[in-house]
Amino acid sequence: MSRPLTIALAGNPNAGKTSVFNALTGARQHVGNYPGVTVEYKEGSVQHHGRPVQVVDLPGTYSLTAYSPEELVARNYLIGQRPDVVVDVVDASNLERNLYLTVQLMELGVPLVVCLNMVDVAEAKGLKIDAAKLSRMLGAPVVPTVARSGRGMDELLQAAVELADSDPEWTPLEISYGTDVDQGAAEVSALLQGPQERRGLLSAHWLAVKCLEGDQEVIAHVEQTPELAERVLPVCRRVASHVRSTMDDEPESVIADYRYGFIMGITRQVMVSEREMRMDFSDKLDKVLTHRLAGPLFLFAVLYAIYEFVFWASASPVVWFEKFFGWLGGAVSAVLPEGVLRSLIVSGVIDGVGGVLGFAPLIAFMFFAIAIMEDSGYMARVAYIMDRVLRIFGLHGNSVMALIVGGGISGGCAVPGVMAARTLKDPKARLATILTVPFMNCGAKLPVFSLLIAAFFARHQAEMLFVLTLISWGLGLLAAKLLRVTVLKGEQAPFVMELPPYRAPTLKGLVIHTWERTWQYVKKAGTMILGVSILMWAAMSFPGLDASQDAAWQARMNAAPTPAARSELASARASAELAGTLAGQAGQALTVITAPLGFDWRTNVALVGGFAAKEVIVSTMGVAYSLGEVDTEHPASLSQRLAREPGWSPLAAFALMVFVMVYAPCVATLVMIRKETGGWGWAMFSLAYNTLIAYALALAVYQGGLLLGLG
Ligand code: BGO
Repeated sequence: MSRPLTIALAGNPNAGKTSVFNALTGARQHVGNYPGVTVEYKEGSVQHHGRPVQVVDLPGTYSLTAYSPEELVARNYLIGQRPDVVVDVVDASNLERNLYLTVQLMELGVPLVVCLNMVDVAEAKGLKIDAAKLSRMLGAPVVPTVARSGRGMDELLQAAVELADSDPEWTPLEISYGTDVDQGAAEVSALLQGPQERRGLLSAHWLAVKCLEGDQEVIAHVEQTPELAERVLPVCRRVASHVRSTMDDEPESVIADYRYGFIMGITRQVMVSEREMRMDFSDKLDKVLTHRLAGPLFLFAVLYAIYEFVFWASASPVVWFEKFFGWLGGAVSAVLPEGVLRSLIVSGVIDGVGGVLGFAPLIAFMFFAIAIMEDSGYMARVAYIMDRVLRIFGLHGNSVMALIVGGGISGGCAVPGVMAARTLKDPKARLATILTVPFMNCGAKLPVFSLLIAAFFARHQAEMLFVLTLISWGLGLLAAKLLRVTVLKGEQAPFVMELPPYRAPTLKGLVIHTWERTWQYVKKAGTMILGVSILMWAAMSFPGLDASQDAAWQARMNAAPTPAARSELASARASAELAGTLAGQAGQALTVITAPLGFDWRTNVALVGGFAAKEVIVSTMGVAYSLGEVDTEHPASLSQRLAREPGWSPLAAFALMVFVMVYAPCVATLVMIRKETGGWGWAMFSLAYNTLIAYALALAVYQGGLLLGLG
């Protein structure tokens, strides 16, 4: 005979729990008190095909936050006694409010059956609830019932027994509570991870979220291990104070808002009302902003406005930065004598790092705009709108954030983009998102595009940049699809798109969020790009010309009849010098592979540098085309030079832009991919995947163009 089972009944007061309990157990009841509290305790039993099933009626609660004795009793019973199944009695006529407890039961991870009670009342109110869809979205059986008349009770018992017999694991649901809380929870949960006895049988993530909510019971539990408390509690306090300063609210209310956001995402999908419901501000705004037609139009307008705002606001600061680095280079040149050291500091360090830092204002304004979208709750709507489209390509609405931060609005950065994919819980969709981010047009690719557009598509600059943005999205989505039907094949888990209520962002919060992301970019310039700039400088400086070659060039230049002829010769000398360096030799060796794409050896040198950081491409081309110093933000002189250079054409430039858009992510991004995926495997995959696709595309563009006579 099968083992006896225990079912616990949970639910809001007045959801019909007592009625369900009575309908299931009839007269076989026993009433008592929970030890130490005045909370009533009821137990009963029922036979299911001759098998005894114990039914425990938990106190009616709205939540599991341990604020009231009832909540504490219910939670401690679930954690301590671990019933086989929890039946959550939900009042269907008040679905949104009742699901708040359901979400918390899911976060705890209990094996759950939802008793969708009072469907008669809901119907009388003109509410239609799609129970099957609700079940898919919750990932739990949902049984419609009318407890008062006993309707659905057999099915409910059957569903509970079936679930219990499947020996379900506790699977805690992890929802997103917004970037700040999510990052904090990840940090705290990493500290709580460890020997099973340390956390009892609860998930580290659940405990972490409870600590951030300020749950005294859980905090007291952590304090039982003083050395753990010493590490965990200061982090909790720091995260809580960070959330307070960025969101101007307590962590527990932010978390509650996101739980309601999760619920809104569900009720939107499963419930239709025949009558006009009372709507609050968020609902009214959502009627427009998530409307099938108006929503995408508004999104398009917002993205366009961001584009305009970012370029307008950053125009002057970018010039100031550029002037500053120009002045710095000049000052150093004036102080240091000509030679290797001066060349290293001016060309290697100041030009390399300055070229990147010069873009910091643009990046900062872009992140500011993104912070407004995120902190106001609009980003969640963008994800909601885009979900339908992204799913076609095996991604997810929540991928939008990662793609936008990564350069979906030209000017982002793949490093925080890859990190932003953390909000995706489905591992395959998350990995596909991480691998799609490098296809976006990050801020480092922009100087390359502006250089080539100015040289070859001067009359259609804005249109060209817009087309490149569309191409990057198109290619990114197709590449994601390719991954999802091959190496990342798998069912798409049904996933709830959270719709947290709108909030007015605080200036302090916006500034902190902008700074956090901009700082990563600046750090990259100060570390990775500094190193690479020095390496590239060395590779492009040595071995250099020997004394006799140098003397020969000097003699020719001295004999030049006019200053113009002399400067021509100086250019030719620089070019010859570069050709003989390590980088120059490598670039020439690579022409076997890149000639079919229309790239010459100097472009190859720049592209090799760009493997490390795409910012390096323009400055390297400047040197390679023997103009010495090239200003990365205003590469007019270089672009004029390219436009005149034999072998270059609009077609070759376009092939190069496509190649730069797609080929290997920069080293900083690869390092981040390694960190986020837990190994070098996917980082190396990304390097190979992107470079192969880039090669194939550039080849198709260039050779196809030649065939069509566009060369
Ligand atoms: C009274 N449908 C309808 N229509 N009513 C239901 C259903 C259902 O599916 N399920 C329960 N109810 P409890 P908690 C009452 O008591 O089980 C009714 O707190 C009344 N009482 O009959 O007590 C149920 O244990 C006088 O209604 O809930 C009960 O979770 C007039 O919902 C109420 C009208 O159910 C709460 C109703 C003297």
